[in-house]
Amino acid sequence: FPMPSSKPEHVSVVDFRDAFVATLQNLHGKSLAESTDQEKFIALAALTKEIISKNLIETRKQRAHDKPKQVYYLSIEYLLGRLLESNLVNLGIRDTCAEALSLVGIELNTLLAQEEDAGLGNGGLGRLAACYLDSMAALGLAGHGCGLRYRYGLFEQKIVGGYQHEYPDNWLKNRSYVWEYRRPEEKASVRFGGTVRVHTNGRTKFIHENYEHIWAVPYDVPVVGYKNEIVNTLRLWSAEVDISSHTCSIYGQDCNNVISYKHGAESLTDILYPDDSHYEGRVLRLKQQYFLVSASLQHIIHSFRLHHSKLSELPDKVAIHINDTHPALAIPELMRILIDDYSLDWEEAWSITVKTISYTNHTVLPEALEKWPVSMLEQLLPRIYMIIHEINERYCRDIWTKNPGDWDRVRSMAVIADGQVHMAHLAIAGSHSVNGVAKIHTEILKNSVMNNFYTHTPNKFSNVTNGITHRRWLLMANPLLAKLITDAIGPSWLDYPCDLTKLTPFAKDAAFLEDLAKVKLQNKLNLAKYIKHKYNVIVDTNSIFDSHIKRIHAYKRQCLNALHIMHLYNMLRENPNIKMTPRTFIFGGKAAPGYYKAKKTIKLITTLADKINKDKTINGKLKVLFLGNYNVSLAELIIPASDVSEQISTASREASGTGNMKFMMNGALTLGTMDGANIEISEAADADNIFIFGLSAEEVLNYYRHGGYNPWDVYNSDPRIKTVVDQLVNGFFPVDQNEFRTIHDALLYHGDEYFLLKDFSSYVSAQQQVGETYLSKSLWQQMCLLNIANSGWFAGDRTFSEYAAEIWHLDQPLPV
Ligand code: DL6
Repeated sequence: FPMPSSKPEHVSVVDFRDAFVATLQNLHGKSLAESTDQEKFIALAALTKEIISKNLIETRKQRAHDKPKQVYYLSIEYLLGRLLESNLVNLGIRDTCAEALSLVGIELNTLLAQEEDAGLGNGGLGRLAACYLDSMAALGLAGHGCGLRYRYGLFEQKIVGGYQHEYPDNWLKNRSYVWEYRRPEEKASVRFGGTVRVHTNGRTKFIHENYEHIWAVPYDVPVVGYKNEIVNTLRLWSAEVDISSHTCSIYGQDCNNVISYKHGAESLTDILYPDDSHYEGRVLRLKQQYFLVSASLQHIIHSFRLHHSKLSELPDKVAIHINDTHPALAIPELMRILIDDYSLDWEEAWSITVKTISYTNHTVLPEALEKWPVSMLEQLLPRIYMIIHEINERYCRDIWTKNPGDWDRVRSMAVIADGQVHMAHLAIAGSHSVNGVAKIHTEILKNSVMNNFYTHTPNKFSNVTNGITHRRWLLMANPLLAKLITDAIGPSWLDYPCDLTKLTPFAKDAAFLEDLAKVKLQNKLNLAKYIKHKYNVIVDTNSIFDSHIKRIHAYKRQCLNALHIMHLYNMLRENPNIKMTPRTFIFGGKAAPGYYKAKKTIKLITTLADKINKDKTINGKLKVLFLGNYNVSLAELIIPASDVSEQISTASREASGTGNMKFMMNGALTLGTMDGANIEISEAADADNIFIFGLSAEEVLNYYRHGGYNPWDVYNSDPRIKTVVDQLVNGFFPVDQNEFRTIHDALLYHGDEYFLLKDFSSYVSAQQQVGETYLSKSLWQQMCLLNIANSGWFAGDRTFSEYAAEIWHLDQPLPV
């Protein structure tokens, strides 16, 4: 059948249709009429992959010739979402494909909806990694992702009786992933346990014995560049055990042992740990981290050696970036390979390692900073532990030399202290670059959380503010807005997102602002349809769609939002005719299964939603929705439809946030604290175009330094606060009076660690201002427009150009 050319944008609609039908028949042995939507989706994905494969081969060939510096991005999480549409968009054939399918009576959207979200991540950090893969390919960088192929991604959330229930995310449905290439011939052996024999005969050798080994088998997922025919790869490692060499009788007891051993060992890559903000010292997690790192490092060195002979050239030809500390064992693993496998001495190996590795920090939450017990590391990874021990000795000596007598400083910076290995300390010691993900976050790292390290090596520290892919989050998720923009300013913003500023003059164009409002309304109608279909709730599309979608966490303050809704409801109950802009409050997000308070927060929101949505006396002025199983695809529906973006973390706690950028790009107005990237958003969009409230980071940190504040003062002095806090436990909700006791007590009896009550009053005022501003349609639209116009700086392409130039030192010129 006619094959699409490798220049996919040249494929004709008819050729595409024929190729699709032929692929469908070949794959499933069924005619078009006989096949299911799922089969049609698989056929379309296979056809798309065929085009991608040609570009992948070409890209590899070109790179083998040009030998550009290679970037390896190591991350334990990738929250990819669906790939079919973004692949079609990036290949430039989305419209051709939609037309071709319509010739045979198929709606492209129906097939797109068949794809399972690849949810191999928890939240911000994993989604960021996915955005960066997209940007690296779009910029034509030789950039590869390395991660784990979890058999079960982030759990599926179901809301039962208002509570979160978790179900396994069986995203592979026991089949393979449509986009992946399994590459068993490139498998790597990863060793656990055993002992290390030190052999000294002239040169000291470290011989690792009696270990268990597990195969890491790579599955490559292609990452398609935007209309540039470049295809990079995301390599996901899967644990496998080959039992063919184990002797056992096929019919005997031994065989059962071998098979159950195989299952046990392979479970290494079964699940993604579902907590993004709390460190848990589980041995399986440590095994996962080393498995990712060891397999990736072996692969990286092997690929390097195919084209280069001198290991001293590694830092010039390879950059290894670690996404938070989860892959920080890359540092001792690279040392191990250089010393044990290639016989380099310590000094040379260390110099190469530090120059090659760079590290991004994504959190200042103390409970999220990883520390592994020495005993666990020693037992599981004896040779790696020896190397960490030596790194610690040398690092501490260096600190001591620079600060003689300052034991406190040495102890606070040691890689090994109090029987634990401090992964952030290891990451800083062993890399040439440490960056935060928003200006204020980097300042907090430098001046507070990592101040000793900053003083020790100031040049290592820098800031690279996060970014998102405008291709997925605007072009793909919001086609109506993308078209409106392109019709107004041309398509250059697709390659140069900062060209969105060309929209600025349209802030004074009434007709354009009208069109912008129409686009938003259509997106709200789409979301309203989903809500009606899924939850049987009718929402008013003229109301303000106010969205709070992200992981459920105390510092992200979903409870503050809930308390404010309770306050609005109280006002309406008191006077149903009160002048109030109608509101639809939309929540979405998962709570870590073991995070009791976050799960109670979900119950609070769902209970509030039940009470308010049923109450006819408030004339439909308020609706509250908790949309279950929040994931990338749901975000793509909610964000374009939102008027208000809730970014209300306690100042200083949110490293950056990236949802805030996606909302901004889609013309939602930020209601937020001066935290993370909100600050840069307010600078870019101008403070007049966003709603800021609450304590500053400095104030919060100052309170923390002085033991907090007294919430009772606020409670006793503001009757609005007293009412809503009391309502948590006084029978206001038709549930057990103790249901929300934990939330209540955290506010009053445990010091209100996240300053909900302290910020309540200014949040209420900001919300009031939101309501009033919304009444002036033209002003609101103007503000939305100015947000969109200034959102280009938050595109991941800008972020990646910064990484490429400042951190990885790639010589390739990049578009900005
Ligand atoms: O940098 C990506 C993303 C930031 O936008 C969020 O502010 C930050 O919370 C998140 N960090 C993590 C890691 N652990 N925690 N917490 O997901 O990174």
